[in-house]
Amino acid sequence: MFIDEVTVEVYGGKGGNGMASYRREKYVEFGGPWGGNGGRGGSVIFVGEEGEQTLINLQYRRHIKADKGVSGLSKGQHGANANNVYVKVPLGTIVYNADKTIKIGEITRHQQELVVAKGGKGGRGNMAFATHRNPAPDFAENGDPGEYFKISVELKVLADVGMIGYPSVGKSTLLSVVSNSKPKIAAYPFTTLQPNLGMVYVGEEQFVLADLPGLIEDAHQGHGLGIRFLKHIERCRLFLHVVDLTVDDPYETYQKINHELEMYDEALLDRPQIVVCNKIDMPGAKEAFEALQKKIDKPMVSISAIQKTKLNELLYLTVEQLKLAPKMIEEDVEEQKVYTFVDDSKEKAFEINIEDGVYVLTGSKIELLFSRTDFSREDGIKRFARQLRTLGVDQALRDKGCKHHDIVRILKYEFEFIE
Ligand SMILES: Nc1nc2c(ncn2[C@@H]2O[C@H](COP(=O)(O)OP(=O)(O)OP(=O)(O)O)[C@@H](O)[C@H]2O)c(=O)[nH]1
Ligand SMILES: [Mg+2]
Repeated sequence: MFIDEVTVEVYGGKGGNGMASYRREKYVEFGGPWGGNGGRGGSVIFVGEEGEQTLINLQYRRHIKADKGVSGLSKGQHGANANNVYVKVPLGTIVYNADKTIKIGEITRHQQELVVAKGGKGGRGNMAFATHRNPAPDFAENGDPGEYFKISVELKVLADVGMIGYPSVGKSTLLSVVSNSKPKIAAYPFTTLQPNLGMVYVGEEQFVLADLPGLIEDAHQGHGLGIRFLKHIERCRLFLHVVDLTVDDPYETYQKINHELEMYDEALLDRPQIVVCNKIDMPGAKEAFEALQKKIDKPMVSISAIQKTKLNELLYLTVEQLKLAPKMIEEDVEEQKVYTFVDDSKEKAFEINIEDGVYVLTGSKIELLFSRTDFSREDGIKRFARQLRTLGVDQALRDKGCKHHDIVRILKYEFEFIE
């Protein structure tokens, strides 16, 4: 099955909690703090894999979760970091947010990595908080939550060269004789139901050739298999426009395919094409080719895919034209960008809204500090209170009219405001 669009949920692992513990030695009644840090939560990472051709892996794994980091231990030992979860995806995989308004990243190279959900940082143990003024802090930090996203993943086949043309013109046959790919070939139309990729070696050069399902008239409106696959040719730098010389009017089929490209996306018409006139072994094909040459002003070759005639000429021409063709993907993909979802409500450190008399505090910064806090310990709570004050939360609450004993909510938890 060929899957090129799927929605998945990805969960980075939570960071391990820090430990609050003390050294106890024979002659030291109450030693210093000795709690270690928690380990980092695992991340979910997509990895480009040349051999993958579809997103089928993701289709069956709608929820991808990385493990939690291990909590910090006594004796100053750090908890172990969790393993990352690596998911192999084909080259040409694009990751968007759920409603596809933001592109998060794209995999274009073998072994390229894209972090789709980062694991949370481990919390610090009480050893890390010891200061001169507070040599024995009685609290530790909780690990940060891992990132969670619902993402849309789309595959747009990444081939240098894409074959276009009517059904049964011989596209799959051509792919099978110039590459190691073994697509299905048959004498009936719509034999090819999904893109097939093959690596083609020409002297020192190589390129990826994509065989796509045949197009027919009105493909852009959903006729035949067209529309579902037209997007896969968007990123080919060069088209081999395969024409069957044995049909009644090869020129008309040539024009119709170009018209379909234009209707789908005008820019596709500017993409360089080599017109590959196939089935030259058949009677009358030579004459048809000569007639076509008079009408088409593009690089052309006549071949027989079945008899392997003039394939070398075609391949060398393809390599030559590829060198002239513009690059599709910006060069700067080399440096991996780290994207985070931009959510305006989370830009500020915090925000206060009043709901049914409750002061509701939101904001990524404040929620993070909250989740780091170990509320089972007095010192942990005190520290959180200090952090809020430093952020200006207390004053902001007062400004909003919050008074002694009023209720303040962060996430699911409620507190009393004490002056
Ligand atoms: N005589 C002759 N027949 C050919 C040649 N190339 C392909 N064919 C035949 O044409 C028919 C269709 O070939 P395919 O390669 O499946 O055509 P396609 O363009 O991939 O077709 P779709 O997948 O339906 O779009 C098969 O019966 C092939 O054997 C050729 O050079 N000469
Ligand atoms: Mg085919």
